Amino acid sequence: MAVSDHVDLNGFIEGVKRRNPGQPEFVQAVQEVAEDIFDFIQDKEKYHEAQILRRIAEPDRVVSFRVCWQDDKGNVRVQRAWRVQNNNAIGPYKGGIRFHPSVTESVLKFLAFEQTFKNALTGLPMGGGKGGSNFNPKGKSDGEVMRFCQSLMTELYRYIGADVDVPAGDIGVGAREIGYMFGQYKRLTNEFTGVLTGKGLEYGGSLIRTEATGYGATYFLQNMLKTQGKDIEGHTVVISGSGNVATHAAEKCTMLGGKVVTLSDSEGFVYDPDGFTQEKIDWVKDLKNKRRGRISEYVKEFKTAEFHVGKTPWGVPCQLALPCATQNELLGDDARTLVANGCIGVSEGANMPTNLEGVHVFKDAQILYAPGKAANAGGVAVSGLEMSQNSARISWKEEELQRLLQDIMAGIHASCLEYGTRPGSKIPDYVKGANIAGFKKVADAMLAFGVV
Ligand code: NDP
Ligand code: 2IT
Repeated sequence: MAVSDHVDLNGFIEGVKRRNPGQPEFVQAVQEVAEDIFDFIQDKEKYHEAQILRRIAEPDRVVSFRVCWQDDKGNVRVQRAWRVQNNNAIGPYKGGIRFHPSVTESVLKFLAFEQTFKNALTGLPMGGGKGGSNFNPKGKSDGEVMRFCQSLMTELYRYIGADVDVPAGDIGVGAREIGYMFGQYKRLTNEFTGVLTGKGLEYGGSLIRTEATGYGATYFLQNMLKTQGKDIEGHTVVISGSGNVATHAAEKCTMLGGKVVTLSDSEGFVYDPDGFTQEKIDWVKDLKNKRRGRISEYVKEFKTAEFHVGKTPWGVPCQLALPCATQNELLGDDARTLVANGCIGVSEGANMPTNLEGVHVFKDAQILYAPGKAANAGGVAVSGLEMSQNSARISWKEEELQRLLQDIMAGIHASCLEYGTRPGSKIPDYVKGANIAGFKKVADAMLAFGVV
C-alpha cells in the first residue's frame, strides 16, 4: 500500500482538519464523501497510489480579492470575494456565485468540492468551481447592486472564460446580478462569449434554466418514489426556502399532485394548511424577485396561513421533504422528527442542507434520501446545455430542454442505483451511490493525466 494518509479514514479526516483550520463546512463536505470513498477504494490500489481523494480535496486554486464600491450615500464599502477553482479534470470549472453575509472561504471551498462530484454526475463535461462574496444584497438599491457587481467583475474577469471557468447564480445571485456581471465582462474584454450561465433569454440564456434546479430535484424525488411503486401525487410536501430553488420545487410538486404546505426564509416559515396553488407560488415569486420582500408577508395576503417566527419547517408532518434554502438547515433532531412523522422521501434542493448527524439518521432509517449533489444537479445541467447552445450559437426549444433535463435526472438516478445498492435492503443508499459515481469519473480522468 502506498505511504499516504489515504491508509485510514480517520487519519485522512484528521489531515483535512489540520490543513484547513477554521473551515468546518469544507471539512464536513469532505468527510461525508470520504466515508463512502474509503470503502470503494479499499481494494483499488491505483486510486491510493495516485492519492486521488487527497488531490480532489485540495482546490486547484483559490483566488481571494477585495471588492470596493460606493453606496447611495457616497460611503466607500469594502467586501471580500473569492473564486474557488476546485478541479477541471473533466471540463472547465463550473459553478455558481453566492452573495450572502455568511460567505467565507470555507463555505465556497465546500461548495466547489461538492460541485466537482455533482457536475460529473450530470454526464456533461464540466469541472467544479464556486465563487462569491460576503456582500448582502438585502435592502440594497439596484444601483448599489450594479456598482458592486461591476466592481467584482473588474477583478474576477481575469480568472474566468468560456473555456476556463463559467460562473452562474446561487443564493443572492439571480437574473439581475448575472446581467450586471455579464455586461461588465463584455465591456472589459470586448468579447461576447458564454462566460456566465443563467443569462437573460435576450442575450444568450437558455430556456428552463430558471426552473431547472427545483424541477430537477422534484424529478429526482419522483424517480426515487417510482422504485418503490409510489408517486408524489396525494402526498404532503414540506419545503424550506422561498427563493429560486424552493419556488420551482413547489411549482413542480404541485403540478405533479403533491400538496406543498410550507415555504421559509431566514426569519421563519409559513404554514399554509390549504397548500400552495400555482397562483400563490406566482405571488411568492413576485414578492421575492420584484418586490424583494419577506416570506412573512404571505400571511397578510393569504389569511388561513400561519407564520412561525425563527423556526424551520421540519416539525410539520409530511411524507416528502425538500430542503431548498442553505447548508446545515436540517439537523439531527430535525431528521429524527421527519422520520418519526412518517416522512418517506427527502430530496435536497440546497447544497449540504442536512448536517452529518442528520445524514446518518436518514441513512440508518433507510428512507429515500437524495443528497444535493445528485438531487439539485438539474440547475448546473441546464447551465451545461446553455454553454453548448452558446458555443454552437443556437437556441434549443423548450420541449427539447425539458426532455433533456428529465433524461439527465433519470441518468443521475440510475448512476446512484449502480453504486448505491444496500445488501439486504430495497432502499438504495443514494449518498454512497452519488459519491462513488461522481468520484469514479473524475478520478479516472485524473489517473489518465499522471501526476499533475
Ligand atoms: P435564493 O437566493 O433564490 O434563495 C435562497 C433562499 O434560502 C431564501 O429563501 C433565503 O432566505 C434562504 N436562505 C439563505 N440563507 C439562509 C440562511 N442562512 N438561513 C435560512 N435561510 C436562508 O437562492 P437559491 O434558491 O438559488 O439557492 C438555494 C439553495 O439551493 C442553496 O443551497 C444553493 O446553493 C442551492 N442551489 C441553487 C442552484 C440554482 O440554480 N440557483 C443550483 C443548485 C443548488 P433569506 O431571503 O431570508 O436569506
Ligand atoms: O450549486 C449549483 O449547482 C449552482 N448554484 C448552479 C451552478 C451553475 O453553474 O449553474
